[in-house]
Amino acid sequence: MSHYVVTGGAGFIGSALVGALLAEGAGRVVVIDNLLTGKEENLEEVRKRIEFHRTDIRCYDEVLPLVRGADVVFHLAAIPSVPRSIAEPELTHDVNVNGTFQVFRACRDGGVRRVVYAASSSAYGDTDTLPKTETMPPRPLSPYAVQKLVGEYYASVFCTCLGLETVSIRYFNVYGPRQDPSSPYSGVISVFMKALIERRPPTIFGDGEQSRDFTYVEDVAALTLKAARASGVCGKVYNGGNGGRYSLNQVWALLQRLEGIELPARYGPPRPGDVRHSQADTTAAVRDLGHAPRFTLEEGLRRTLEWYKRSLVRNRA
Ligand code: UD2
Repeated sequence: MSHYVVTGGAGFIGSALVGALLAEGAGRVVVIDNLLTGKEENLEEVRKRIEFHRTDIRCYDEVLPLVRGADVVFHLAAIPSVPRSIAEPELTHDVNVNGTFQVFRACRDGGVRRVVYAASSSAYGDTDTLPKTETMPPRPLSPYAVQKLVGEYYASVFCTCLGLETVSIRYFNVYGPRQDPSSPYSGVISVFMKALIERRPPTIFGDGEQSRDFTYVEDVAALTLKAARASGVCGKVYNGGNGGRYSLNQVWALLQRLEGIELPARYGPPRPGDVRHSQADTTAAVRDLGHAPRFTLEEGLRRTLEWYKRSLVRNRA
């Protein structure tokens, strides 16, 4: 029987990954989440088919028995936010760096076959050219970017020196159903969705010409599963993006068109630590992992908008 563990499995991307694992017939799926940013309701539909443990990844002694003997551990648990890492550098360092170290250590000691680590495109910072390829030197611009990069470095040396098979996927800007729009640190698409539905103008930080490789959550989950199976990837890092690039102004314009309304955005000061442009070169992920993103931005936004509308009706009922 296949045995998988998803750290951060009650989060937005983690719960999509749990769904994808179950959809392809996974045997035992263990979720580790301390519910700091994750929510049990994200697992509502699959609750009876998984094991849920409210556990903090920093607690080696608690993590070890949960990962022991697993085929694959997907390490997604993190505090994933550039501005939060600036507001709370100590907490985010502790979770993102120390927590990641404890997970890798427990996986090594527990005889886990492979770890897939959720890295971040923020590692690149501002590069001279686009798209961003894995061979470019990292230039992290925020504590968050440093923290996720340290996790990659640890993944790599656990592979080369400590006998643990790992592979890192640099997630680009992931969006889709279940992304929580309610925190000041929420991802921009979730914030745009809420504003659109409530007919309020969103605030864009800066001139809105900064761009991102927005990637639909199902595509990221599918790639993450492929990374668990690919051969010859030990210790390597791959871009997990869609390959496109849209400015925030373009995304807000597209959303207004999809909804058939006109609602000009407000503009505020640029956010410290922000990367200007982001776009993945997906060549290596396509070649080595079989990455094949299926969703255009428009299709992904349509699906996401439908989900937010449905969940809003559900929450009002
Ligand atoms: C970074 C990483 C991404 C992932 C993510 C986790 C980059 C390029 N991307 O995403 O890979 O690890 O962190 O959180 O580093 N914004 C607004 N208004 C809002 C909210 C955001 O204008 O209400 C802007 C924000 O200033 C930024 C863009 O939208 O320019 C995207 O922000 P985000 O927080 O959704 O994600 P980002 O790019 O920090």
